[in-house]
Amino acid sequence: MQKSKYIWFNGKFVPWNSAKTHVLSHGLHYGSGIFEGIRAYSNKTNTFIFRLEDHYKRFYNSAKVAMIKIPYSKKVLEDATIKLLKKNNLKDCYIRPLAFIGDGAIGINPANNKINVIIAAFKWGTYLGDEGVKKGIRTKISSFARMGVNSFMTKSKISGNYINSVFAKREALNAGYDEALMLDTDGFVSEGTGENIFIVRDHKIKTVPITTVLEGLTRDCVLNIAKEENIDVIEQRFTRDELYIADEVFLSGTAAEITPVREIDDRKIGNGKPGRITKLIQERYKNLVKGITNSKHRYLTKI
Ligand code: PPE
Repeated sequence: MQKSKYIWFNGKFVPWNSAKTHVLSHGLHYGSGIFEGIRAYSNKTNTFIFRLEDHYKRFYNSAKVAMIKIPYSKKVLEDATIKLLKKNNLKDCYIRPLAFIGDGAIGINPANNKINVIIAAFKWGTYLGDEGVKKGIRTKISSFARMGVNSFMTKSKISGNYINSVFAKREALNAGYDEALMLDTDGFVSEGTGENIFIVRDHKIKTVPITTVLEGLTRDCVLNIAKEENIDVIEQRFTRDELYIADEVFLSGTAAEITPVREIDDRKIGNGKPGRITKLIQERYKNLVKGITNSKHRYLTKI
């Protein structure tokens, strides 16, 4: 991650180092915040924010689920995001909007504490390593179960939810792997710590139904690309051993983009190299987000 000049903070552009909050902020103590992760991409001539509206739609849905009332309209935040990239002179970057409950009342009930909103944008390279994107990553099934749907709500990016991912990620890294794959409380494959998961078997793609996982926008792009390429997609629960015997496995996410998985629990996936369908989806996704396929695509907001 590389610092940029300004952060949008409650309606103002403030210098990066001045974007501070009180230590008694409710969000800091109890995880009562919601966030988004968006990327912008450039080609030789233009810079585009990818699925800006869809990300903010999910931002407001997360807020609704979390009962956080955002004191700005969607339009204000979208415009602020565009301005922020311009002010920071950013092209390819990651954008992190966050709304969190501020200080005031202490204790679990947030009472009428102020809702703070920030938007940060900064350069951020590949999420799982340049090498990982090219050659695939090594993963481990986490000893931590993915949070149950009636404990944490999986349709929303609530800050506090992510402690589950933090535990799993650190466990995997400490054991020498690149990423953790998580099973749900019934023991079925769920998602990565910050990615949706796909397998390829006999030229068909299989992915976890969205019922219990985050409604990933990259996941949605993968499904659309597969349709255009006439590749069958099955949305169905599957088990960890089906991961082991898959021909290909890959992860999708705004940060992770399309990352091939070459090993799971010390078992090589396929021939241990990114497979044909993974590489095809990866290439098509890259061309879509960079505006190479179609610079007028409805998912692209030109800045
Ligand atoms: N599942 C989870 C749990 C998740 O956090 C993400 C995004 C996804 C799936 C994929 O969703 P989408 O980005 O809409 O395709 N994870 C974000 C946060 C990563 C982080 O480390 O922070 C992201 O990719 O921006």
